[in-house]
Amino acid sequence: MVSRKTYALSSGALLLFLILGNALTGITPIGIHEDCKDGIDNSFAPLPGDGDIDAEDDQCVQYPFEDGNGEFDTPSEQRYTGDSYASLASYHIEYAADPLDTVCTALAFTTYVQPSDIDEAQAYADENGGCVGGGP
Ligand SMILES: [Ca+2]
Ligand SMILES: [Ca+2]
Ligand SMILES: [Ca+2]
Repeated sequence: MVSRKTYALSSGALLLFLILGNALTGITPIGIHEDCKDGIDNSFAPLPGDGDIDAEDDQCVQYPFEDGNGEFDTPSEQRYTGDSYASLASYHIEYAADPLDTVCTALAFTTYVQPSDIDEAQAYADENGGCVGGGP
């Protein structure tokens, strides 16, 4: 009887551990690539710097995540291969020199793939005067 109870307890603990482990990996999104927030132009050799830093660099605006190539192009087939990602809209709002312009451009060119990003970007645009010439 004692051993059976111990077994039930340990399998219960194991199950809890697995659930917790899943929950933890589910809530740790892939973050922002160091090159897209380090304050310097990383687009050097073999190219000279392109003069664009972090969120001013098109490649970071498009795909600034840790599993991408920073200020270098991340091919579309390499994008969004993980489970969850940090908010692209938040990245634009926090790092772009002109967040409204960046957010509006991203909305216009359907850069956002996560519905939560579209909502966040739209809310930011609405709160800051809206997108010029945007919408039907
Ligand atoms: Ca950089
Ligand atoms: Ca650059
Ligand atoms: Ca670049």
